[in-house]
Amino acid sequence: MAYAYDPQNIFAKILRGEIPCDKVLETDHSLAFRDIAPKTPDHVLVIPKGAYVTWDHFAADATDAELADFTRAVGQVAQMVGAAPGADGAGYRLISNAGRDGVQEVPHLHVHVLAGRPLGWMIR
Ligand code: D5M
Repeated sequence: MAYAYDPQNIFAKILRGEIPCDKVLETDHSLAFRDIAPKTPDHVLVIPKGAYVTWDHFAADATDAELADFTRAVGQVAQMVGAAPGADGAGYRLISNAGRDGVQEVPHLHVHVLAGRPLGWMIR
């Protein structure tokens, strides 16, 4: 299956250094930065550096090194914002919106790490 990636999307511009971001973490294959319109006190986006649109695209085409790096980066961010229950935090939620029904705004794979307040269960 072919996935069309738009290199002009805003996260691609962040990765190229064309626009700034509030960086939280950078690894070999991933970048994490604070969401510009935070929904919770700690709202961080984790993105792979590779040109992937959605989770299914990433899972199909990424290397094992990219998959491992990204998975670890997401967990590290949860720890860095002090939310990881295993490290005495109060918890967090991961969300990755994909495509039209998933109301994905930016067509570069990202995982939202939401933390810093009780979240309730929300699908609306
Ligand atoms: O959500 C995309 C998310 O990306 C949304 O929460 C806003 C955020 N966003 C958009 N532009 C920026 C910049 N420039 N910096 C940081 N965060 C940004 P989704 O609906 O999952 O695609």
